[in-house]
Amino acid sequence: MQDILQVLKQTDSFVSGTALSIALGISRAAVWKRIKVLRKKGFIIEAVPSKGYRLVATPELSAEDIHAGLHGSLWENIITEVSVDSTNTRASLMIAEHPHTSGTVVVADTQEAGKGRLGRKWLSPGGKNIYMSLIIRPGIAPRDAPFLTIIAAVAAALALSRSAGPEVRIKWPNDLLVRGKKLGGILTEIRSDPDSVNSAIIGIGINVNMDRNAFPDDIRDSATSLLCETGEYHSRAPIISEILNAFEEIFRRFMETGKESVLKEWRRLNCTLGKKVKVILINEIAEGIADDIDDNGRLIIKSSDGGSRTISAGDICFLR
Ligand code: BT5
Repeated sequence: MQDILQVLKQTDSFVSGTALSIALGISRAAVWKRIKVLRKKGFIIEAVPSKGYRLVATPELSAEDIHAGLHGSLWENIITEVSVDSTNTRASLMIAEHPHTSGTVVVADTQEAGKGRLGRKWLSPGGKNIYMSLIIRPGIAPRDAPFLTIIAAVAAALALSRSAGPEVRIKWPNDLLVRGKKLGGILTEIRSDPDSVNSAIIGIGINVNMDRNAFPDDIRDSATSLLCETGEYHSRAPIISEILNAFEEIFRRFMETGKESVLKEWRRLNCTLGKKVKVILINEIAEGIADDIDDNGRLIIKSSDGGSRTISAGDICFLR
């Protein structure tokens, strides 16, 4: 199958079906068959009747490509896998085996059991999206652990807006939204002792080249992808590198200068503050205006009677 790819990879423009069939010595029907096989493997190949075929994105997620786009020194080890249960679970096993693992990123092309928060599932089809887990040993106080999600959200929002185009906004605590729809999510898992977070796994999932029909009915209206938003396919490796670069920069700043600059960026990029929200807590439902996040990354909600409460974890929905 390499032959057809070699021809398509030589150019950024379209190659006609006739040209391919001549170059490969096979019929046009056989060309189409091979294109379909490649698409199944995750190659994004555009087919336009009067023009032919154009290779838009490849499923290959090579550690070399990701490394090549890195500017800093935090991420020493990039591990790419074709299929895992969950990159967070894989990262957790790595830490169990080598407790000092740090600066490692596990990236997978597909996840068989992608995880959301609270036992929810993360839809993770192959060849299209980004699923990665960042492993660091942050050495921060456990009460500051929510900042890891905040840093990841700011890093992803900045990197995605820079590299892929759409304006990405952060919905507290872990959602990345474009035009109010969920483009990605973050799942941070930590191991800590009373004084310090020893290891953190920061799982990031971003929908990149999924088209609208690929989303199941239950999330089709609430989810989106870069393809849906921009009408274009995007290579994943450069986006991954950008997110890792941004994370490193913001994390270093956080460690060196404290929380204020991260909070400032979060406030600029969030779409939560000022909105009327409902939060489902264990035994009750809280409603009010999302007023701010505090120094520990908790959401402050002001209720209509003037009272306020602080929420450290939960799902919020916007009421208007
Ligand atoms: C999240 O959970 O948003 C965290 C998602 C983290 C995924 C990454 S992928 C790499 C790493 N390895 C993992 O196993 N996980 C992390 P939560 O806020 O609980 O949202 C989950 C809900 O989002 C689901 O119940 C669905 O309603 C919706 N959902 C599931 N898959 C989605 C997708 N691909 N795009 C948009 N929404 C999705």
